[in-house]
Amino acid sequence: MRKNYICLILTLLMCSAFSCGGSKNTSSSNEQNKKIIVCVPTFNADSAYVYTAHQVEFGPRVPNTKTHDDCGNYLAQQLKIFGAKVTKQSAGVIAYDGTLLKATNIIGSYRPESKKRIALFTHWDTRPWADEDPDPKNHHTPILGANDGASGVGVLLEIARLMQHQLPDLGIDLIFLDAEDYGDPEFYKGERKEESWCLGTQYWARNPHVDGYNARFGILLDMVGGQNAAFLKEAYSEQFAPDINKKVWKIAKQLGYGKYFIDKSCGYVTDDHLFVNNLAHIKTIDIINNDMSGKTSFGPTWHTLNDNMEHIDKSTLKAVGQTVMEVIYNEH
Ligand code: AHN
Ligand code: ZN
Repeated sequence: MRKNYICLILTLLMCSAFSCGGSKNTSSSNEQNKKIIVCVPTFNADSAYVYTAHQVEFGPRVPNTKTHDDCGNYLAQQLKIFGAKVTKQSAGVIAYDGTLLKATNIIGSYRPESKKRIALFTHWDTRPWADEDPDPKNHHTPILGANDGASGVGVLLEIARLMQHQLPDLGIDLIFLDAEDYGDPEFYKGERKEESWCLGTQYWARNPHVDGYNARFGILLDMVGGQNAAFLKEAYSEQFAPDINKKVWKIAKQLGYGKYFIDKSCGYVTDDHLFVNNLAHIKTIDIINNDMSGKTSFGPTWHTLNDNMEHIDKSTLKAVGQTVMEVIYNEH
């Protein structure tokens, strides 16, 4: 009796330590419809920002370069420090122009023994060419990819840091995909193929890091740190996983992030989630910036030399990070 009482006090203290403020969501779980009060740790955007900046400090992370491999080692080491079981999956993949890319998918797993899992994806490589830069003389220069490459990893590393202290009920896999952004460049005159994108994902989806791997659902983060970001319900996500889109956008709104997660749909985006859905058959959504203020729908810095830390906004990282935390801690 006394022991139970102490346990209850400890639990309450833990909740306040992790400042459940705004997160005391109850979710109906099993058949008896019991209410479960979940303590969701507070996502620290300063911390996610530092992990983003650290990747950018390596320079561009283009497959087959030293700065890429150095950054990959840093990411694997960070996941280990945060208590994940780490798998480095080497994947030889062929680029649109026949180049053999030595790609590496890096996976950090929590509760690796659990059959009930959620997969969180992002790509960690950066584009070899600023082929959307306003200045054509930059079209062959590699980008820093602060938003397009580092931001998703920054958010997931912060989630890893928090999970080491308090695990969600389900097993979680943080899957850092390589060679997403080597898709046929604007200056390429040959035949354009959508399979020239997301090469690391296509490898992983055909050869998952664990035999027979499955997950309840997946969430892909792509360009989740930009200024004035807007996340719309992307068309493949709506097609394959409308229930997950609904759940994520509802939670974001409840948390007060309705300004970022807009309840509207947008067009189809060829991104890692397409191959996860089609090849691995795990229903997966894409949280991807859909900002029409530039000449493309991905915002003004997309595939330009301006994709640097000056255009990263901590409030965007916070909106995405806290929303994903709330989603994964509310699965039982
Ligand atoms: C295409 O442009 C075909 N897909 C966008 C996927 C992407 C590129 N995400 C980040 N960089
Ligand atoms: Zn890109």
